[in-house]
Amino acid sequence: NGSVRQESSPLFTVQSPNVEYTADEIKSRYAYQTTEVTRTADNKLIATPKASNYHFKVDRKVGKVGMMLVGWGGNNGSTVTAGILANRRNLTWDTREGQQKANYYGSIVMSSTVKLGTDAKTAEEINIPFRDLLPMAHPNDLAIGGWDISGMDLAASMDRAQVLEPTLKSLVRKEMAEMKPLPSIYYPDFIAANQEGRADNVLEGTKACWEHVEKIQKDIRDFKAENGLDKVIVMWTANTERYADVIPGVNDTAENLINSIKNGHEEVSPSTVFAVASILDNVPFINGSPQNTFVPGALQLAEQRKAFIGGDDFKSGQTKMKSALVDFLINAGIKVTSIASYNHLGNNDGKNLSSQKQFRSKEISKSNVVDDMVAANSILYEKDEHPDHTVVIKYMPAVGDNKRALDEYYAEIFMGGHQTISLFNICEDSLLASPLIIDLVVLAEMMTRVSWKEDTEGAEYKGFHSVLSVLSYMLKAPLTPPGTPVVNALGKQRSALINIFRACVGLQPESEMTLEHKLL
Ligand code: NAI
Ligand code: DG6
Repeated sequence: NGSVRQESSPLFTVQSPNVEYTADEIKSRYAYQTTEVTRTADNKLIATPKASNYHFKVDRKVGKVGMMLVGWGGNNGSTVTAGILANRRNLTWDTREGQQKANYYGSIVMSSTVKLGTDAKTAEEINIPFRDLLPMAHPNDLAIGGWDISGMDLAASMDRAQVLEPTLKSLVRKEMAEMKPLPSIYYPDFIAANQEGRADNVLEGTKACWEHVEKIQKDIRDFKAENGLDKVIVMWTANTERYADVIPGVNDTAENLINSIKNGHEEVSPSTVFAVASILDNVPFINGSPQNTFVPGALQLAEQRKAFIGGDDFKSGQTKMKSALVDFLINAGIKVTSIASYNHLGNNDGKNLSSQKQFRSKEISKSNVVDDMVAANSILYEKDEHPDHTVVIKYMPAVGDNKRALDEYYAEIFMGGHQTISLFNICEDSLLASPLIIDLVVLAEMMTRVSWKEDTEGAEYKGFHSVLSVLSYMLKAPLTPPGTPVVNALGKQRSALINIFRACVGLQPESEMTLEHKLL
């Protein structure tokens, strides 16, 4: 289960007095250029260029990494596992369209490129794989494990999911059949009642208790030891839960949350118990579902322990398109006035979401995804004005994992005219989500090896803030450090990620000015 990749020499090195490579580390001194804006008494704006110097340090040793999925036997869990096995073994298989080769399409880390710079001789763009920006874990090397309330082995789970081609399944079946999810915690009130039938692999107890926290910690430690791992990332890809009520004295502070778990309070969800167990063991925990796993107490605990957390809800299809398209329309000066988003799907996720409280969690995460783009354009929108936005999800068993997403964008254009854009997106939901799981694991692990310090005498290196907002590109409702803005626009999210990684090797953001082609 997984292996250690030999460190190879990097694809590029940076030649600069501000960058130093040692066998173990990359160190950079970086000038972060921003524009500070102030207002005069008569409400005029003054923009002042500002530079803050930071030092970044990247640990070059990736080590051996494991991923533990909560909900391992679900559609996402079984699909991402089979996908990694197929890539690890470089498999090819027959389909009705011909031979198919394993790939990592849909993964920003594995299948996208970034512009490094311009060729010194030809002035052409030099693009490199994203994964070569910094020394990152390779998904083929990940050890995989996890929990599920359903005891099916991963081969049977992959059959139940009905996502992958039979020919591919036959090639990974033997290995998948040996993978069995660990028993999990099941508090029936948090997921739809229609899930009860699959809950045959559960720990004793139907509400939070400290034994559950300790059992999850033990599972993580055992997995780490059995596979000789340096690091584990835990990810929730289990059913969408209902929201937990945030109650003063119960889950509003770290201390209250811990006491509530110890006292068996009914308002603590399974996902929060997993998060608490991971945080206490300093294991990064990512929430791929929409519910409020990170109640204020969980967030505070992560900050206190300096443990990494990320969430919420994988941004796979409809929302990814929305966070690109609406950004484009509004930036083009077009006033989006309504967005109607319909979904129907027939997988177990759809079945769970057919229950009102679980649907509500998803409705919230799918609905707030254009707020920052709208708020940024005061020409098109008055203060607090929003486009109408509705989200509908219906369970239609026949279409299985092949989710249908229909979107109508209605916009106001020049001189009172109207533009209607209709999108109809059909594809296997789990084939979109699986590469996101991989990216989240690889990038979260990467962030455990990046530290920074201020450019002052005696400053010490420290990690980024516990809340990894740098993962926003993969998430529908990005969690950000308390009091900091949420960015939903897809382009900005990608730029932030790439430019932070560039800063780690002392490179400025790629401005796209290409003056070398314009000042001739
Ligand atoms: P699924 O229903 O096939 O899998 C979920 C798995 O979680 C099931 O096997 C279930 O038995 C298990 N489970 C439920 N409660 C558990 C617990 N307390 N502990 C351990 N296991 C538990 O769903 P799927 O399609 O894999 O999606 C997983 C999650 O990801 C859902 O919340 C979904 O909304 C979310 N998501 C999925 C996206 C996609 O494109 N597939 C995109 C965005 C979010
Ligand atoms: C119905 O929308 C089911 C959901 O689980 C979504 O498929 C999932 O959250 C992906 O949503 P999106 O908007 O990123 O395609």
